[in-house]
Amino acid sequence: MSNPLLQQLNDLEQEFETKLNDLSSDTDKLTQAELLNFKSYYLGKKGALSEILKGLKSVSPEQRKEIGPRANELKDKFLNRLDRELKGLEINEINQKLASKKIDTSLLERDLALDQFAGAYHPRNLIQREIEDVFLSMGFEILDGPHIEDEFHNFEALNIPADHPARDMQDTFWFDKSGNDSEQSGHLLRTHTSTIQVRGMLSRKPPFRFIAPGIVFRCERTDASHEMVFTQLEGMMVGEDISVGNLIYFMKTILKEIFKKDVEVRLRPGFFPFVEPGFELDIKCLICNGKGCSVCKQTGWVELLPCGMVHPNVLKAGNIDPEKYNGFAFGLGLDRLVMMKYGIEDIRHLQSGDLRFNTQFKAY
Ligand code: FA5
Repeated sequence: MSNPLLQQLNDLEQEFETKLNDLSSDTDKLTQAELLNFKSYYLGKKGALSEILKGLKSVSPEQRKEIGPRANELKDKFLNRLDRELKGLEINEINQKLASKKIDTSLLERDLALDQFAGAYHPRNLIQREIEDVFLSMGFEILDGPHIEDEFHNFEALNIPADHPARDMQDTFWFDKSGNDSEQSGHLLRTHTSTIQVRGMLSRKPPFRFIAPGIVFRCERTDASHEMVFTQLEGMMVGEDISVGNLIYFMKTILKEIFKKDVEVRLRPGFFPFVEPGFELDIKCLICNGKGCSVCKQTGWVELLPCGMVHPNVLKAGNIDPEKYNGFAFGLGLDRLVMMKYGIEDIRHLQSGDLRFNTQFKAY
């Protein structure tokens, strides 16, 4: 005996397929609302599938057993098909939205003026970061210290007593000593980052190694290689059996990492009350290639990296036993290093705040 409901279900499947294909053939016009209407027409409570199933009452139990699974199969099939169509529609809508919001990146290239407003690191910061990375990789800490110092940290603890002529070489800006505020007497703007040697020694136990970059202040006449506010990078390593060989190794490492090529240097004796022996490490002037210019004061060499073995009196001031420990220290002139690296012929450009100067340097 033929099963009329089964025939109706087969016809419904055919009809569903044909109509859905017609609808989805034009995805640009098809909307979600149309698809949802379509769904409720076939699968809703009063939809075509439910209507056919109302006829179950009038068929034999054997026929009913055939129709149940077939109806469920159709329902799943319709749902899957509609689901796929809806997803396709969503993606299509997203793509359309994206297309309408497309950014034309070529605009930035054409409008060069915008480039001026893009941030850029100051060349000094670029070099400072590089040096910090090199020293961090060699186990050094990075320390900081106050710009306003007292005489103890700036001079006395560094073996420069009040009447020492070395104080004249670092004339600076003093806070009013004559005022009633006794707290302020003997305070000054630090003349070098060597103050952090003292702070570093007093706050840690040997062995230790650190660097300390920062600005310093001196009452100077400015010229192509001298500023009143400039930057130094101090370094100190204290332990047992530290030698001049260790010192030279670290100095060479900085220069190799920064210049990425061989640069000519010379080491000569230098006097600083806080080191013994003391050295001046000069670099062959890269502005004039040693021929002589205003940066190197016609000598062909630029004073860059004074250094030496820490004086026993300095270790004592830092509560370190000089019989047991020794060490080295250096005070790199960061601005001059930047000048040599980038071929800047006047230190005053660095503080000029001129965007045409500052934006020329990019991280590498
Ligand atoms: C010092 O300041 C010592 N504290 C350095 C030191 C540290 C020596 C540890 C030994 C051990 P000096 O005054 O030479 O030294 O300055 C150090 C470097 O700072 C110089 O080599 C130079 O590169 C830079 N420098 C000095 N004066 C100026 C200035 N007015 N403008 C720009 N750079 C300067």
